[in-house]
Amino acid sequence: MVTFGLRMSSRDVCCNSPAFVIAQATLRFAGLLSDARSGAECVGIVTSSVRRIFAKHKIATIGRITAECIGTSGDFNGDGNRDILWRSTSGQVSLWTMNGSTITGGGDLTSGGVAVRPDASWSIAGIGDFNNDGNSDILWRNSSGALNLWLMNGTTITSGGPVTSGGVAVSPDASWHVVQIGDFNGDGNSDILWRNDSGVLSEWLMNGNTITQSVTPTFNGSTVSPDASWSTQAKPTNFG
Ligand SMILES: [Ca+2]
Ligand SMILES: [Ca+2]
Ligand SMILES: [Ca+2]
Repeated sequence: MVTFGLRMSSRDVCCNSPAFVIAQATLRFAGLLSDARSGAECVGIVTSSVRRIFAKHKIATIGRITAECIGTSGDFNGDGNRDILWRSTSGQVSLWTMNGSTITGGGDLTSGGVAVRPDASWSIAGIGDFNNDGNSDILWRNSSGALNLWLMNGTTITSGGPVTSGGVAVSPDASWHVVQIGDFNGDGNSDILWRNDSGVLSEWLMNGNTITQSVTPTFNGSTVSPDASWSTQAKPTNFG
């Protein structure tokens, strides 16, 4: 894991000097920030003129840079280093492949050589390696409930399509929330844990964009539904 010398304060604001600074055309890179309270991670950015860093979980704007801090990251090119995924308010989705504090490559995410820019109705619900090829993949969710999975190889979307069960696309309603991505059955493919507003849990065992099994977690044969006072302490990511 790449570690940077910045940490968000209890108010989700960090004003420390950047531990690592990489000059770019319009910005200097600061690093990953972690919120000790929520466990959320975020990307902080610093311009050449402004060294105060802030990072919230959604939109971060400094100078001319406006980007969504997606709050999740993965290893999209399978080199063992976590990479940084950006999304602009324009819809542009861009990746930095990292080696420590050095941006080694990246660019817009493309399909068939064409940059893909999902509109604002789509948000990233989770990141994990859903097909066990060593590259992190991106789970998108539409405000309509539709799900779409991008299998990735670096910045290339090698395959994209709806999440299906029995060949049929599934669209959980808004009462369902992705609360964790993880390989719960140890087959190498990341799986998805959902939680309903009612407290009910559902676990999707995945193989690429196919739900191979949808089950409710059980203990001693009985289903469990922690009440609202409980929240999972993992982010919807699986860094492997
Ligand atoms: Ca990487
Ligand atoms: Ca993958
Ligand atoms: Ca699995």
